[in-house]
Amino acid sequence: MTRPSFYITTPIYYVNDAPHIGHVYTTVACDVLARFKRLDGFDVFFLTGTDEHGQKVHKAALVAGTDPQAFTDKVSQNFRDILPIMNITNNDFIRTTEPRHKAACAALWEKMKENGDIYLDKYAGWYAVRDEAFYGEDELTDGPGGVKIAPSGAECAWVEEESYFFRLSAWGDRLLEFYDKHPDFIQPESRRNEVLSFVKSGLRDLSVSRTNFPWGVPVPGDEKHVMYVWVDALTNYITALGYPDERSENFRKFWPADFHVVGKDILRFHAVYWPAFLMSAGLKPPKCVFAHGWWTIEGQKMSKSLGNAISPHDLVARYGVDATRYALLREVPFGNDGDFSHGNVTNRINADLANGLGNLAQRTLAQIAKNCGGKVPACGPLSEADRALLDHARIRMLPAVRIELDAVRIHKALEKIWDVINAANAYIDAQAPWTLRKTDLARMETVLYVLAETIRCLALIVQPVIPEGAGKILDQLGRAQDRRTFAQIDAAYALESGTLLPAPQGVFPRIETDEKKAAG
Ligand code: ME8
Repeated sequence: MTRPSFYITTPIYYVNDAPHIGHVYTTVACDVLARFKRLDGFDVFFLTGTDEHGQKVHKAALVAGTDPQAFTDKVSQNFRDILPIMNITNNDFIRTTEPRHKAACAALWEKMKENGDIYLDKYAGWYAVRDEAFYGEDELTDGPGGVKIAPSGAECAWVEEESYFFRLSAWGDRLLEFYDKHPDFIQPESRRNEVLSFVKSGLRDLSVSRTNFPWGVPVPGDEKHVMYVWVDALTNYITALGYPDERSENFRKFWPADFHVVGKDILRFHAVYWPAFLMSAGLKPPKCVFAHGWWTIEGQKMSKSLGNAISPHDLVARYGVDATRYALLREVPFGNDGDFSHGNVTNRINADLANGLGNLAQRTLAQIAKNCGGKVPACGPLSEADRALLDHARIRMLPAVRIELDAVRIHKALEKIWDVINAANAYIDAQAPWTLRKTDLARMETVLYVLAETIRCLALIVQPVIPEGAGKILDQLGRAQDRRTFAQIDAAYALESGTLLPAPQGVFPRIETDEKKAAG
């Protein structure tokens, strides 16, 4: 039987800067979805990479006094190096300076041209290098010294040059029709309205080539032009599947993408320009563009000049990879803006990982080691409370989590899992197996069995978010590597009484709070 396919992408990151918490946020979120789908039986393609052309990267290379190719080689490697540190399971890493990508861009360009959507003219207007975006006069405000400022806060400069244009103005009605037919194309819902009103207000043709710097993919047949970096960048999503070979196995299997996950800053490029380019080239638009919110740091915008960008290396050194992944996704509803604070992260890790899941596993496994000879306990007749907990973990949890993740409500999916953890911690307190040890050994074994089974289901389902810790718990429950998919949450794969288990050990350490450190 062929497995259903699932294609998810992160934005490709500009190589003008070191990777920071904002970049890994998107990548970790996509990794959670990719891992979840794999464990749920899907054939997954998960793509990330680096965006290496354009004026912004060219400028950064000039400032560094390096040739642009050597510069992008170095910085792209920093983005690649962060992936194993964050435990990311991408299937491919694309660089826009690769030959396969240049070939895909040229082919897409030719198709749009054949369709009559590309013409040569002159561009005169505002451009923000920081955003690599053109802005209309009406979108700008006056900054200090008369500088024009884009809605993003980026400074704009006046540009006049010969340029190829994409006939975007002709695509407005077809885009609106497409949004209408695909109500889930833009998520979350609130962002959809923003895009709709932009398109309804009338689209201007888009300048899609530049001539005043050389660092880009040459325009086929007119090599003094390089393609506008966003045409180049967006194409990465099909390059990686083998485009222009539309009959390649991966292209047929994975296009259109299930999710392009992006920050809200680049929604317009993905939800307006990209589907127009694709439709013009006779290709299907992606199924969904999901725009998440923006992180600030302890109340401030993250910026190079403030020097407050948080390095993922530092976070992992301080909290560990699982706790970092968990805290990023649990603190803020996915889609909303959030403020990063070490205090909140520490509290979250201690409450949910150390006291919640960690403590549940630790006290259950320690009692099994001490009072059941280190073997999976026997399971006697089940009480109503036993059944309620087991049904919650084995039957109700996965469908509930699936619904939330299919809608990319990652925080809600975590809530559904933690509902079971909280129920299990309440159950252990109510059943008090440590007291049963003195009064009713058979009942104590049943209670510990129910808990071990619940922990098995929990460890299976948290693997996408906290893969290391989940793996350690599954090791301590003696689960073989080939018994860790979601289909095996089912009771048919329950723990077998009498199986000898390895010695238990703590999985999620408590993080000392700053106040405690100071007091100590
Ligand atoms: O825009 N909070 O690249 P980029 C949350 N190359 N997410 C953040 C963030 C923050 N403070 N800062 C960055 C580009 N991000 C283009 C993309 S795609 C075809 C081309 C994340 O390096 C977020 O996902 O500026 C945002 O969209 C992305 O990094 C921008 O990365």
